[in-house]
Amino acid sequence: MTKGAGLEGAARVGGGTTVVADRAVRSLVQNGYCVFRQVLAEPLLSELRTLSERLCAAEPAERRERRLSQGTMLSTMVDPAYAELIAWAPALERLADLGFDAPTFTDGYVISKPPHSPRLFWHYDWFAWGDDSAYEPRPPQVFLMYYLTDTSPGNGCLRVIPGSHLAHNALHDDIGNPHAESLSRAEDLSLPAYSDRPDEVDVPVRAGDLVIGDARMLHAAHANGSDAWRTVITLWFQPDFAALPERVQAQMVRKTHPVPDTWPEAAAGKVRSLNPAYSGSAEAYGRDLYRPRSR
Ligand SMILES: O=C(O)CCC(=O)C(=O)O
Repeated sequence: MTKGAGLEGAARVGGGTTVVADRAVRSLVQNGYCVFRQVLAEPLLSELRTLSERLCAAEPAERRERRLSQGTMLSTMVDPAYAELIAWAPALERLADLGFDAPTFTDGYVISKPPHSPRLFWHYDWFAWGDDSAYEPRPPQVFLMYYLTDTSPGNGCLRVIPGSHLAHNALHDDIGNPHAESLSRAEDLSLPAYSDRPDEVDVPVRAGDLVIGDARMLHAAHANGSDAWRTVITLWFQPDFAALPERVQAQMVRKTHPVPDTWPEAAAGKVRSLNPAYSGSAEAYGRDLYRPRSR
């Protein structure tokens, strides 16, 4: 199958080589996300769960308070063990099947929602809304989310608003700064950022499934009503870095988490080989460009 086959209006975006990949491309472009089953295998899944739970449990309580809505949040640069997941070949193969064979990686987060913690607020993770490319079908940036335990609405599974990566949604007019500190602190759960939406969809998964989502899509998570921590690792990839406008390329390079010098060369090399590079002089977009009401 040729690139972009059958994707009218989404010309040259992906183009899977299998029925599964084809369906996934269609879902990523039309809905803003797709799910691949059982991509992260044992023993890596259990190793990362044990490591992540240990690191998150060691976080000081006051940092947790600051992020009550998200949960404990650490950069994946906190331990070289995450390099294996960042460069996980089965995931890179899924991206290649979608038509993205030269993706770059900028940053990743270990996010663990404590037992009995509130909802994660509605937000998007894209900030170059002043650039016309933000309104094109090709995803400029995607998350690769690996939940390390099975998820359901009862323990904080992902919620998404299909199509909100491209189409204006009523929520865009209500959330303003989608990463405001007061939202992180879950100060006022009656705000629209925590609301039930008529067009939302739950994305429950099994541990080891891979959710790929467009950074522009509105997403959130249910409250964790269970007695156990619920951990996700979110990795940010640019599926076609070379096709991004230069100001966005500069923005992506600027936000890249540097690999610590202390990492073993094997782990460091895996991540650095995926990091983007930009040598031009375009000014990087800031992180303050929210989606305008009008578009
Ligand atoms: O905690 C979750 O389930 C989702 C995390 C998230 O929205 C993000 O990493 O952008």
